[in-house]
Formats: sequence, structure tokens, C-alpha cells
Amino acid sequence: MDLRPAQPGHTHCPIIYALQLQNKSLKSVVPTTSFDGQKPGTSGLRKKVKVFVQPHYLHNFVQSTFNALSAENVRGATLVVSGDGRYFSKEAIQIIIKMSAANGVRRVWVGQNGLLSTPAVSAVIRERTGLDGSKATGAFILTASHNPGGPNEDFGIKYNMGNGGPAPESVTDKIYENTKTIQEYLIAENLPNVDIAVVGVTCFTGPEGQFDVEVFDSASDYVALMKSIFDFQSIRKLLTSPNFTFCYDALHGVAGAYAKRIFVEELGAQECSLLNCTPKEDFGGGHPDPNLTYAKELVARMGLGKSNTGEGLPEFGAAADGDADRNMILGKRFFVTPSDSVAIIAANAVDAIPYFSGGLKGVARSMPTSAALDVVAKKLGLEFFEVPTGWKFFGNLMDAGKCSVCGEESFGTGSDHIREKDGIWAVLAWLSILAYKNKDNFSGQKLVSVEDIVRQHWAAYGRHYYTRYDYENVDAGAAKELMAHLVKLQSSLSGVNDIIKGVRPDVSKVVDADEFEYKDPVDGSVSKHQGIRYLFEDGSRLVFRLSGTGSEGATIRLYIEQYEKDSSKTGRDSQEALAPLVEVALKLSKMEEFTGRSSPTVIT
Ligand code: VG1
Ligand code: CO
Repeated sequence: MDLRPAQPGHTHCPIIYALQLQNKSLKSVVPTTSFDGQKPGTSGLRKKVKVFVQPHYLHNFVQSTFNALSAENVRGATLVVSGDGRYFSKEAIQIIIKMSAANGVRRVWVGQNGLLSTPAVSAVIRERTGLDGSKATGAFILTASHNPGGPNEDFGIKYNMGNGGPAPESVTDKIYENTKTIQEYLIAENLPNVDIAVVGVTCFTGPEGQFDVEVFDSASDYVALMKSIFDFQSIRKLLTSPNFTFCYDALHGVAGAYAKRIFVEELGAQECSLLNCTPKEDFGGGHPDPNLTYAKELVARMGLGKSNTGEGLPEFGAAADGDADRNMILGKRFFVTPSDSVAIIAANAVDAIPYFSGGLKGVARSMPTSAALDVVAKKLGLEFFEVPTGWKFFGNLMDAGKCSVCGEESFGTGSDHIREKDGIWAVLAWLSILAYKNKDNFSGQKLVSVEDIVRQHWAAYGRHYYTRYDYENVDAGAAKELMAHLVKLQSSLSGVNDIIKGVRPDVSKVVDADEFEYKDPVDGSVSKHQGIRYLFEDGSRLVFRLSGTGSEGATIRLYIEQYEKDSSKTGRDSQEALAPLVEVALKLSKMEEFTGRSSPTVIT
């Protein structure tokens, strides 16, 4: 082996080395047998680490993915491989590098230390040009998102396409079919491990020809993209204004790698505004899910906890999940529901965010997300789409130029700047709105607050009271039975309305009930069984879905929504306003009877 500086032309970057193997590395064809249950869910394959570390388990899934892609996306291709840094990522990256070499991939790009947030991967696929002028064709993202990490917790992997978005169902279905019949995989076992802690290019003579691994800075491409979207100067003015205080909690996920660069270095926030911003393999033992239950420290800091003195609370708080595609937005003692958040961003985007100054192309939400966005779309005359849960459905609309801003109730918000939801983008969007609303008021006594913005929005558009009940790790058979029961009930609406009248005569009546089915307006593909809906005369909705991201048992999600147009009634406590509908939902579904649970695991 000889270690020498990279070729001329790369010398402007001082830390690049090319490691040339004198002997070509060999390709092994390893016989294997299939594993059950390698079906990608809402967002990739997620299982316990103990499952992933079984011999051949990861290999089978990676080879099944290569075999599902068209030849030009493998042979000679450039792949991004990185993730949220959770336990087992480092080992998985080396395995995928060796399998890529054996499958004829030309180069693999890895974020330093294997870290890239999900939105940063999307940005890298779309925006980055390699040192030799190459562009990425796809990515393996190593994350189980908001699920905990560590030797006894979850690992995950998903494939993203050349547009930067998650593989569509046509591809994930093919991957799953391949996992059922796989008999062998290819790997260059004697390819040395690459040091992913050091930025630089390593060149190998792989079994299929030249093969390079480039390790690059995890944040630069993403930071550059954010600077092209937002007015950093006006956000900086807000963040450095003496009246404004800020707090960001990365829950020890990969968002920490971006928060310091963007909020502190670029925008002038104080370092002490960052909480849990060192990425950890086990997320510090926590559940990296940005909601009122799991983001405990932030919730307490923002005065939403039980023991709060109300002294010196920050004006604005936000949190991210493990892979930094989710966001929770908080004001002082105030929670913004994600469904309201996307509606408010859409309503203010053109004024407050330079990227949208030419107008919005259209907006979209996932089916269970509240209809707050629908009202904005109607008022602004924007094209509107309702898609199934999971970000992959937004991608086609965006590629076709039909959608600028979109969101999900599950703390996911984003735009067509990439093809994933984007946690830090959402925070920058909110800071932009705050900066815009306060532009003539920075030195004033009191800033326009997050709460003011939300209340003004309700006054103008009405309020969608909204809550979600999650029943985690329920017996899978019981969950299926509950869903089957709900579908059966739908055959007689008068029967449904009799039950409702018996439980809560003050609740409006069901006028329609179905299982949500989606026909993609761009490619015509149809997705069935995307959630059970009960639609009420007054615009209220109950939705039931089984989660597609859990790793054990089943998770039942119950989404509850009620619209209030009367601006004198938009200030109620949401759990109190929704109590009658909740009661109806639990009775209709026989929740306790089927699951044995008298209360949900998490309420958001
Ligand atoms: C959940 C959310 C969904 C989101 C998905 C991936 O899926 O409900 O809205 O797109 O997670 O987000 P499910 O099938 O469990 O309801 V992430 O941040 O986990 O990639
Ligand atoms: Co996530």
C-alpha cells in the first residue's frame, strides 16, 4: 500500500489523501438465505439492533436494494451512505462500502463520522458536486429516526433516489420481493476499512475497477442551501436582539451537527441556547422524538412543564428527532401543533421567506394532518393535495412543480428545496416569520411572539383542534382485529350514528366513512388501505392507522380533529375541546376491549 497526496487538482484541499491498493481487492459471492419481515415500512426497514447484527441480515437488504435498482443506478454510480450516527452505523457503513465496490458502484460519499441528517442527505444528492465533478445517484440513509438507539434499541436503513427523496412504493415493493428470494450477495471482503473520521478521498482498485470513497464535511452543503433560501441577516437581527431568547434541543441526534454551525456560527445565537447538541450513538439513553412527552428538558425550559416558575423563559424553542427531519415548535408556555405550523408557514411564506417570494406552486398535507392547511390554500387560491402518510408521496408532486410547502401532523414540515421533511428548515421558517413580523419592532418593548402569531392565525382562518393518541407496542393480532372491526362498522353509518348518540349526543353525526386510498396525480399509481376515516357533518374527523415505523408489535394511531370557525371559541384547551370526540372514538373502536389499554402511550 502506498499513501500519497491526491492527484493534482485536488491539492487546494489540504486534507485529501489517495490510498491506492496495489493489489486489486477481490469479490466474494456469498451464499445466503432469506429473512422474513424485511419489508420497508413508512420510511425504510427498522428493526432492533439485535436483528440487524445477525450474519447476512443487513447484507441481504442492501443486495436486494441493488438488485431492485436499474443498472445505471448501481454500475458506475455515486452513492451517499450516512445517517444519524446511531449505534451500529459505523459497522454498517463499512459493510455497505464493501458491497458497493463488489457491485460495481464507482464511488461512495460519506459524511464525516458517518453523520448526515436525512434532509442533508437529500440536499447532498441534489446539490453536491464531487471533487471529480461527479453527482450522486442515490443514498442509503442509516437511521430509525425518532426510535431510540443503542445495542438494545433500533437500527434502520432506507434508500433514497436521484431526486433526493425516499424510494417510491414501486421500488420498495421490489426490494421486499427480492429479500424473499435472495440467495447470494456480493462483497469485497478484503477491501480495507475506510477512516470515516477524516475528510478526504481514498481510491481503491476494486474488484469491478476503480472505486473511491470520499469523506466530506457533513454540514457545508446543507448550510449553503439554507443560506440560499432564507434571509440570514434578518434572522440574525432577531436572534441577537436583546428582547429575543432562543433554545434548540437536538435530543442528542444528528441535528446537533448542524445546529451549532447554523444557529451559533451563522446566526449569532448564544452557545448556551443549544441543548443536547452532541450527537450520541444512543441519544443519551433517551427517545429522540420531539414531542411534549419525550423532549422533557426543552418542555420544562419553555415553561410547559408542571414545575415552572415562569421566570426568564425563552421566547422560542424547538427540537428535532434523531435524523433531524422532524421539528417541534414552541413559544413561551405555548405549543404549536405541527398541523397549525405548516398552515402558518404556508400563509406567511411569500412575505417572510425569500425562496418563496415569487409565490407558492401549491401545498400538500398527509391525510391524518388537520385541515388547517386546506383553509389557507382555499383563501390564497392555491392548488392543494392530500396524500397518504410518509414523505415519499410528496416527492412526485414536487418534481412535477405542483407543491412548494407540505407537512405532516407527526412533526414533519418541509418544502421543495429538497425531497425530505426538514427539521432545521422549519425552525428557520419560523424564525423568518418572527423576524418579518417584528421587522419594525426589534427595539420595541414587546416582540410579536409565537403565541401571538398562532392566535392571529386562528382568528383569521379558524382553529382546528387536534390531538393524536398513540398506543405503542400493542399485540399485532389485536391491532389488526381492531382495524377490521372499524372497517366493518363503516358498512352501516346509521349503526355508527346510533352508537355515537348513545355515547355523546352533543357530537355531530358521521356523514361519510372509508379507507383512504390515493391515486398519485402525477404517475397514476394507487396506494390502498392508507387509514380508516370517519368524517363528521361539522367537519370533525376521526382517523385510525397502524404505524409503519415501529420495530416491535403494532402501534395504533388515533387522530382526532374538530374545526372551530367562531373566533370567540378558538382559545379553549385542546384536550378539553376534543374530549367528547375522544370518547366517541374510544367507544367506536372498542379500544380498551381489543388492546387492554385504558390510556394511550403518548398523546400529542
Ligand atoms: C410516522 C409518522 C409519519 C412519518 C413517518 C416517518 O409513520 O406518522 O407521518 O412520515 O413516521 O418519519 P408511522 O407509519 O409510524 O405513522 V421519521 O422522522 O420516523 O422518518
Ligand atoms: Co425522522
